[in-house]
Amino acid sequence: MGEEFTPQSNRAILIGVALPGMPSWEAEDSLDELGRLADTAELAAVDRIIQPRRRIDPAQYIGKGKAAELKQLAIEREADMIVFDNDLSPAQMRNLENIIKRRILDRSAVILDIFSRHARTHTAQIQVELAQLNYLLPRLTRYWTHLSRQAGGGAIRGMGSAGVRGPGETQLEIDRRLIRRQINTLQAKLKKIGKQMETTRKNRSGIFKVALVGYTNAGKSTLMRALSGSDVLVQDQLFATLDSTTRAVDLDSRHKILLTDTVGFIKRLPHHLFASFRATLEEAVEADLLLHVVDLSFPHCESQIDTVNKVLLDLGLEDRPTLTVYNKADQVDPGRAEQTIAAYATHEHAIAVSAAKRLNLDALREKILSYSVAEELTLDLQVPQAEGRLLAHLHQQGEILEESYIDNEVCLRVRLEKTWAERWQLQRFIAN
Ligand SMILES: Nc1nc2c(ncn2[C@@H]2O[C@H](COP(=O)(O)OP(=O)(O)OP(=O)(O)O)[C@@H](O)[C@H]2O)c(=O)[nH]1
Ligand SMILES: [Mg+2]
Repeated sequence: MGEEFTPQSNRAILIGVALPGMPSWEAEDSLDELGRLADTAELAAVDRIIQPRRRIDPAQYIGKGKAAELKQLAIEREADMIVFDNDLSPAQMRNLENIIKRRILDRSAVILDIFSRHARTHTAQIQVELAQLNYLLPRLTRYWTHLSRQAGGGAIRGMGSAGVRGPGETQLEIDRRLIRRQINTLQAKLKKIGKQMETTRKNRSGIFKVALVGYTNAGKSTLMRALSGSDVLVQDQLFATLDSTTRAVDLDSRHKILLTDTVGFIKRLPHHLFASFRATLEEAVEADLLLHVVDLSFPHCESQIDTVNKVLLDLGLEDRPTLTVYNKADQVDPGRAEQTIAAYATHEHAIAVSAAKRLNLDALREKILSYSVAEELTLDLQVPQAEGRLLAHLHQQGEILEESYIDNEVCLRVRLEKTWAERWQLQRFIAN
């Protein structure tokens, strides 16, 4: 295709398209966020454009004229990449590449790249690679270099490298077949991992489970650290956390919960990532209570809340008991964190805290406790004395309200967690 182009640097121009009905702050916020994503992916944004359009051009998303202007701008700004804030179809990407002669990336590609950089564990790596390959498959063109020469997971970074003289059609077919085969292998692996995770979760039944969910960078891991004392990774970066981490946390001397930190959400989360990370997100699906962590210092945090709620809806979690934790109260109005916290004190299902400054965390623990206590039952039981282990557990985990003995049986009135009662199948011992 004529002009050859080999990317030299990571200089990128960011472009967002504003469609009618979209408030201007929304397009700005979204492009700011793309800037942060680009930064995390180690791209240097040298320019940014918001292009108002009445509708999307099916051929190349933006108009042909605008694409030609972009080409000129890329030359002037010495940019090697154009990053679209919107998701492009494989055909739009190819058409833009042909006009602009630069590597074209979209939001999904950047997010996939960040995920592949941040994936530390085996499971996360498999999940990311699967998402990448699914994204890649319809986008393979003969501009692609031979896949077998590409190191598996990092394939996306080579995406759409316009002008890199690739192999012919036959090679392309081989590449496609290789990718399909790899997708099948990864899917099988993930299925196995999913089963193992399920078993681990089953073994944990009987303890009140709480999951931290929320927009990326809201402070979930910081809160996990503050509540559990574990040293999970905290970073001022998007998608610092990709794996679920679960820790036991004592709310008080009698109440233990399992707290899970997991991957954050973002606007327009790539569909393939969402599908691949299903196994990781199952941790949230199993929770008795969700802590929806919100960055209160972000000016349009309501729109992030909406995004998270949509993902929760996709996961079928819209009816799950949820406590909204407005975090970063220290940053909203510096020096007046206490006032911010007080403003939320009367909310039934919300609370304001600062995870980093450890403000109002006792109240948060109490609030979590109130949800877990609501899940408690008072039972009148008649347990044979021979059930020594069960009796010991009942004394440890439950609150014994009354206790007496008849023949070889212990009669107990005990208050304990519903899940725990189910685990030990206590209905067998209910006194009549
Ligand atoms: N000022 C202030 N900063 C906070 C607070 N909580 C977290 N942060 C900062 O916010 C940034 C993101 O925190 P994380 O805990 O990594 O956020 P996360 O929600 O786990 O993010 P991902 O794992 O990327 O989805 C870090 O720089 C934290 O130090 C807070 O209460 N106040
Ligand atoms: Mg995190």
